[in-house]
Amino acid sequence: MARAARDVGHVSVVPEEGAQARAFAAFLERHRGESQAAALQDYPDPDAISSAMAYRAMAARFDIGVDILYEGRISHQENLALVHLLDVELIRYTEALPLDRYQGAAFIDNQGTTTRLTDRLIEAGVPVLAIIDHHAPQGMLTPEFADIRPVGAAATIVTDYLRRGGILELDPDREDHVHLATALLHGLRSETNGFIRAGPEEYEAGEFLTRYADPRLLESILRVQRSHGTMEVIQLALTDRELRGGFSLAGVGYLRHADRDAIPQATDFLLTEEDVHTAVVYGIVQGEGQRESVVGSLRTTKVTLDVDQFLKSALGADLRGRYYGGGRSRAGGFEIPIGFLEGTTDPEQARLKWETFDRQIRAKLLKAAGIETEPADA
Ligand SMILES: [Mn+2]
Repeated sequence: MARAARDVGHVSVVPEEGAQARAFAAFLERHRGESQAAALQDYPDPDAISSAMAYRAMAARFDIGVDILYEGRISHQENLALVHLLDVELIRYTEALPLDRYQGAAFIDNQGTTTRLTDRLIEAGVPVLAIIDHHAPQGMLTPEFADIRPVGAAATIVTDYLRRGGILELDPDREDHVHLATALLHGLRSETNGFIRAGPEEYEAGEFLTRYADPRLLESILRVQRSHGTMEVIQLALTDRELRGGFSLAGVGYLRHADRDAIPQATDFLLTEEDVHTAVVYGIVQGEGQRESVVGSLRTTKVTLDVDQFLKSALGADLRGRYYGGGRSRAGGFEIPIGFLEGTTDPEQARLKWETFDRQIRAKLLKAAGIETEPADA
């Protein structure tokens, strides 16, 4: 059942075993000696971070220097633990970073639609060389090398390269290889909700990685606690949730930028309630300066709900045709810029602003879900 759901919207063609891994090796060979940027989504998760680590390690075999870039923030405690415990070098983009130093960019665990780096890299004249991703095809970029597979994680794909590409043989006695395998295992684990949403490809990748990964290290990454801010957002979501026909909806109001990752965590939590098949949590996140946007997260256990389609049709697109939301088979997210209305200091005005967005989003989501927002007899 899980496999059928993951194939929604794709025509899956199973290529010859190892063909993509060999194509990846040939791609790296063509770019020997280059300096490249690996672009991650704005809020990198363990799948993205670990897959980029694998990309960098394999590219190094061809003397390709890779900087892992992201814009936004690493806010989830588990992600911070991953980065600190494994000494992962990630570069947070600032205007001071000259992007034209890169001869190419690879988009990992994304297809350019969830990172602000896409426009910046294109403006700097950096060619889009590769996409390695497991989300539904977005069709925005046309790279030289694309490997977009309907599997459970990007880590699954790069582990396939490690196993079958003949690029890099992992050595259990090398600390950096142990770190890489541990990170990838963590990526697989977190992306598939502890292997519950994993398919045969993830188990196969996991089986390979456990030969090199350090279970104690993995344990310390996972044994992190939630911040007070996160606990408060979960509490708000729990108190204010609206239960309608299997949907659990909660608007949590204003959040600090640092607590942004509390939204998906609260969503995961709401999904654990009995009779709930789909949970949505959203709030207005206040970013650097005056920037504000409504950030939302959706989780579902409903096999027949196409999350990507649902969020795209419920919330629509901006003037440039970019959808406010999207996702994969069981999870999705959305981000709606507040624009002209951002940066209110008057509390009454801020309250009205939140109420307006809250009502509009709630109405659109319920309508798309086919749930009446007015009493049926009205
Ligand atoms: Mn992913």
